Amino acid sequence: MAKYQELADTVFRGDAAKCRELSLKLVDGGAGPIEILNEGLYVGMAFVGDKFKSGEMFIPEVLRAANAMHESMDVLRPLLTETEEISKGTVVFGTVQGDLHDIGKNLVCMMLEGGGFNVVDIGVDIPAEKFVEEVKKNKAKVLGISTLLTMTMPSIDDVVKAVRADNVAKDVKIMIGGAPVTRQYADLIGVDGYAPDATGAVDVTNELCK
Ligand code: B1M
Repeated sequence: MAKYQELADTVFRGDAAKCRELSLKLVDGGAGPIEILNEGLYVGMAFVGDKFKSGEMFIPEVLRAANAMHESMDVLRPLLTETEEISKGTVVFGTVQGDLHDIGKNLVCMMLEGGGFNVVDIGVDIPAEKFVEEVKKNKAKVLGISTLLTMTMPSIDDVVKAVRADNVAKDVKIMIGGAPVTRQYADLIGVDGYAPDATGAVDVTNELCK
């Protein structure tokens, strides 16, 4: 809707102060928080995703856009009532034990938030039991497991086995990714999804949550 286009453009440009200002203006004008999210913020972030995918936008710009979106989210959050379902589902996301890389993980988490998911980022160097515990605690629909090191790739399989062995956590959909991870590896260890990059991760998560 035209009314929300300026906000979507502002997210795209990564102007956090303007995002806050426009969100407050839309709220004052009677717009609902869900509409603002769906028609403004998510539209802007989807555009960011497209441009990142096509190589027209780079990591720092994506992070700036995500930051701008968060500024608007701070305005909207108090207005959302408990009954309003703003998220498409909860994604628990972490990097396996032994791996401290977090730039890619953070980027994927931000894009997932921009795609309308509630993301619980459990951090880096996470042991398998902690993944299981967080899936259960957060009633996650999807579990994202990341690693950048070839050496720690087997830890992905350890997490998958621990999750599948748990009576409560076992049905969560599992997506994996990170530079050394391949679709073949995902097929080999029997997970539900694999994505090579942040925008791919949003597409796969949407599929897994259908
Ligand atoms: Co390290 N490192 N690093 N490192 N590091 C790599 C990964 C490496 C390829 C460099 C190299 O040798 N050419 C190499 C790994 C080789 C391998 O095993 N295949 C390596 C190594 C060896 C190491 C150390 C072992 C070095 C040492 O100490 N001898 C050490 C390990 C520490 C540890 O983790 N225990 C180490 C340390 C570090 C720093 C701390 C210095 C720093 C990390 C800082 C940080 O993250 N806060 C660092 C960095 C920066 C890199 C490189 C240069 C950049 C990684 C990065 O942030 N990329 C990297 C070389 C490179 O990639 N050019 C390298 C940008 C980021 C946006 O991309 O993380 O790939 P990426 O994420 C992408 C996709 O992979 C995907 O989407 C993201 C966005 O598009 N994705 C997912 C990621 N997770 C996903 C999950 C999904 C779906 C998609 O679903 C769940």
